[in-house]
Amino acid sequence: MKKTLLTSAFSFALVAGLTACGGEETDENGSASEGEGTETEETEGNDAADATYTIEAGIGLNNEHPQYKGLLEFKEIVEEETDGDIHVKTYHSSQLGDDREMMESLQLNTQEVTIPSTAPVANFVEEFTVFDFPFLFPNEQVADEVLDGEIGDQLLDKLEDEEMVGLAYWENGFRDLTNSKRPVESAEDFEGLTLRTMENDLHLDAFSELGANPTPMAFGELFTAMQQGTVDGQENPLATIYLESFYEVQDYYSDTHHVYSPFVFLMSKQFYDGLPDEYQTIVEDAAVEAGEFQREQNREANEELLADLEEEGMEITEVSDEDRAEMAEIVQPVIDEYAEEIGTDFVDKVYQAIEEAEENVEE
Ligand code: KDG
Repeated sequence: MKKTLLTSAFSFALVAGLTACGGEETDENGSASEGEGTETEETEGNDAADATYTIEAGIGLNNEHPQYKGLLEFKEIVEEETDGDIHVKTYHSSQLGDDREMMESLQLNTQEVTIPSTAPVANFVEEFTVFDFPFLFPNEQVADEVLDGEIGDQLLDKLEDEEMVGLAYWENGFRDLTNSKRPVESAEDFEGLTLRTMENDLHLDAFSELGANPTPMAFGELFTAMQQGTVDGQENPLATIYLESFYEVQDYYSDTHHVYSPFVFLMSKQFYDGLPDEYQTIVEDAAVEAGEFQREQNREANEELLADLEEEGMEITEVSDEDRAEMAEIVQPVIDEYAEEIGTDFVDKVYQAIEEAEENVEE
């Protein structure tokens, strides 16, 4: 393990130390755990049996990812604020299924929380597609302002029609490309690459427009698909590429930053409506507060991990602004098509909000 990861692992362990009782490794349901995938904390004195409410919260990424650290932060805040009357069980690495399956479980109220990227959420509420428009957000600060503002709230409200409640936006990050064939510097280098994408039509059409052969796939199947050569490459933020050890099965990394991917903190509407008002406020505030913590963790990780990726032997290609502009031009017809579909008035409002946020951020 690298120093950077070591330090974060250490801080992670420290937090764990503070909340675990007796240091015994247990799974979050309180019983002794066997082997990979089910590890970490039980808040002191927070015996599940006493809890009136239990939240089963699942994500696709692993327990090293800032997304999981954010989820543990949410757990700590909620259990503290309710004095253990809400117990939060946390699951990572697609233990409860892929993004679509977990969202369907929320609709059925067989699971209470999941935090997918906006791309799979767009299959439930198509207006979320706008957040996956390539090259939409110039930086994280502008994205925060728009997502945490009127536009972001407007889309969260639409989730209620899908039996889900959107409580906050967290950060997946700017997505970059990796592959096992060749360095990708410009648009023409995409030609013929078989690429895994998230289950989202805009992503599929945009990569087809660039000349690649995209194939939609759940995150949990991605590592094996790269290992077996079913796909040549994929695209995810740096933290995911490093913390999911993609460098073991990929040789080339290009900082395309082609899409800024937000996460959406989702809760089952039936579960949320069943909570007393006071607890509804606690889970809302906890999702926002833990989200701020998660964004910080994510940005810290992204700052540190490029050097680590190079040390693991990946060839790093820095894509020029000119080449990004060429990629943006090539996919613009696809963006226009989806803008028509989800409503140009709304899309114009999003672009306007980005312009205003850019001015605010620059000030
Ligand atoms: O937990 C979130 C993941 O399931 C997924 O959304 C991550 O960016 C992602 C991807 O590429 O599937």
